[in-house]
Amino acid sequence: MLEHRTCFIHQITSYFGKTELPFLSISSDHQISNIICTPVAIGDPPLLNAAGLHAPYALRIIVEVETRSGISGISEIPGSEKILQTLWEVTPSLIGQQPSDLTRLHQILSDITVGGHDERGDNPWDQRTQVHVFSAIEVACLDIMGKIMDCPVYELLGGKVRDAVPFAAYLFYKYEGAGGSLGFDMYEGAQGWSRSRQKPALTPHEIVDQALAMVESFGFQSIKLKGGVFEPGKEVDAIMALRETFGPSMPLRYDPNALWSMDTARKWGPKMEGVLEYFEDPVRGQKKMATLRKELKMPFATNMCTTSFEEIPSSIRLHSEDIILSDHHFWGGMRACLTLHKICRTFGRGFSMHSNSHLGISLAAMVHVGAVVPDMDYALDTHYPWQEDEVIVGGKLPIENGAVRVPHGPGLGVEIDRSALEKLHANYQEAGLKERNDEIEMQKVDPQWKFEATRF
Ligand code: GKR
Ligand code: MG
Repeated sequence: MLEHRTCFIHQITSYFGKTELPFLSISSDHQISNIICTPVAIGDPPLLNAAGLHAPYALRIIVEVETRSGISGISEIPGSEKILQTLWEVTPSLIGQQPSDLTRLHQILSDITVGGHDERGDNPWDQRTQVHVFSAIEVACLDIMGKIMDCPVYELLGGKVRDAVPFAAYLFYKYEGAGGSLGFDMYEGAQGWSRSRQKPALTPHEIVDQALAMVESFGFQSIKLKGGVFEPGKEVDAIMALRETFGPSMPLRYDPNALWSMDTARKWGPKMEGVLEYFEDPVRGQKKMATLRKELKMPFATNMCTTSFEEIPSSIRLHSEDIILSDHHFWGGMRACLTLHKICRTFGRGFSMHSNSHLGISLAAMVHVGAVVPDMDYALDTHYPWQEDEVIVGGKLPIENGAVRVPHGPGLGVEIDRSALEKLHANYQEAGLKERNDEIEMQKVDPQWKFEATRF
């Protein structure tokens, strides 16, 4: 399997718009022979956010790219019928291509998926098809190349500069009950979290309890509160309660998902100056973010107003944020995140990673990106402690001291557990969900509730 390879894997050249992989020649035995996309539904707690309420299941698609030589590369992306259809549509054009020809694969995918309904929209999360499909194929191909060369993906990306990647505790307002089975013990030693995960979190006091359980169980060293749910004063009280409990050495972030008006942000923002590590998407759009950023004395972060390379020029011109939260699913792959990191560095912006409900394959990909970035300014986001289900062999990846150890096996270093995949696919078939729609879920609790782009 290895005799045809030639690789110099310890060098990487990056510049705007392109990140070159080291020279690599792979025999035609490794041409792509098949792509299997399996939609899955993973148990998800009733978490509240600006767009409504999480459904009992979050949708993901598990992608397996197979080669003639029998190697299989894997990836995971957010699920929707539209993305699944697109993956099926592009598959015939990818058969026969080399997994190492990432530029060509990108061109093929761009040609097929050009146009479409690729608007990011107002939701807190990004549903653009093209970037998801790029990500699915790129990550799986990198996994294949790592397996062919018997090296971890981080080596293909330039080599790791850390052995463990830090993540933040991600707090959510939530209703009673947790989705999935109750009372599970996700990790040995994390019983406190398992209990806390079941409880409602609607008051500042309950948010502090959630934070304590998460920090004690996983050792997180930064905390993010997902807001945009309640009247701003109540959410600011929760931030103040967190500050009082954890003190100034615990970095705090707060994210109302752009639901605040400028007036609201001007009223409540100053109270969190000197308290927040960063304020994430207080208002909608680059212009408002830029105006507010000049008025408030604290860093601004985004995964909503600057979400693509096309938006970088105006982001730089306006200075709409200080930190860009990348996401390999939304920026078109792991290499795209590294390109974005380079741009952030060039223009003096910070860099980190955003998250949505996910499994261990996406976590592993995030960790490989986080391992390679020379200066990881901020702990990455992850929803991982909220999900009970897992699709990788060996179960959930441990989070210790707030960090995930970089997998060192070939490729991504994680493999699919076939029986878990079958079970999660059966969940998908039973759940009957075709896309994420937090508004519909919220209306099951409050029939009058409607999403508003600016609520407060
Ligand atoms: O999971 O409800 C959620 C979040 O609101 C998520 O969808 C966002 O994309 O984590 C996200 C964010 O930072 O905006
Ligand atoms: Mg956000």
